[in-house]
Amino acid sequence: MQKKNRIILALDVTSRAEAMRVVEAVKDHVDAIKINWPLVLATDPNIIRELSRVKDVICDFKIADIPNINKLIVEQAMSRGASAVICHGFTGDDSVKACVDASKGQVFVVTEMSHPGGKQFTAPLADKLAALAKSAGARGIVAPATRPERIAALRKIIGALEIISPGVGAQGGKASDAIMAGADYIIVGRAIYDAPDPGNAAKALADEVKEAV
Ligand code: O7M
Repeated sequence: MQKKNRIILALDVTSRAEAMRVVEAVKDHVDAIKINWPLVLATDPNIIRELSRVKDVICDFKIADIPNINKLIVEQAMSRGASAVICHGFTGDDSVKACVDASKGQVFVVTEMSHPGGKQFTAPLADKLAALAKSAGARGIVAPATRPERIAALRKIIGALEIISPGVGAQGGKASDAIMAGADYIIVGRAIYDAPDPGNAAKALADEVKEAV
């Protein structure tokens, strides 16, 4: 994905028509599309291929299983046109490595999650999860825009790996704060697709990000 607008659209809508409406409106203002189970279950797995014709697609299946199942999930996503996948790290280094191998390194590992409950179990483990992402050969990590100071701290652990950061808008985080703290990309869902004009909302965020770089 080309680092231009530094925005990844979280396309958490539940119909193909709605997905295409939003993508058409925002495609010039985002660098990639992240899809999660709601859209895939509401449509079918070929939505990955369809969207990949417009933008790079990151499959956020938060993969968290034994190595063999992780490998099978990643192979299915990549063979349908995904550019990258997202996995959990608490399953251990062999499970993360299986995702890294099956995607040829195109994996982002979740560290501290952005929602309030993310403080409960993921925050205490986040530094270790970030170190695991690095040692396993992942492309990057997912770190919370709701706690920019944690983005900065995790950056020190992972060095040049990429940070993609959710929690902007609906969860209270601010795009410019996340970028200034060291995120490479922000991940934004509801603040774009629920906006009266998704194109304008995405453009306003892209402008905010440009100011912060
Ligand atoms: O902008 P929102 O709040 O509507 O959506 C946020 C998106 O980011 C949604 O797709 C979540 O699955 C995702 N996300 C989080 O909100 N918090 C996290 O800690 C991690 C993710 C994520 O993208 O993980 C890969």
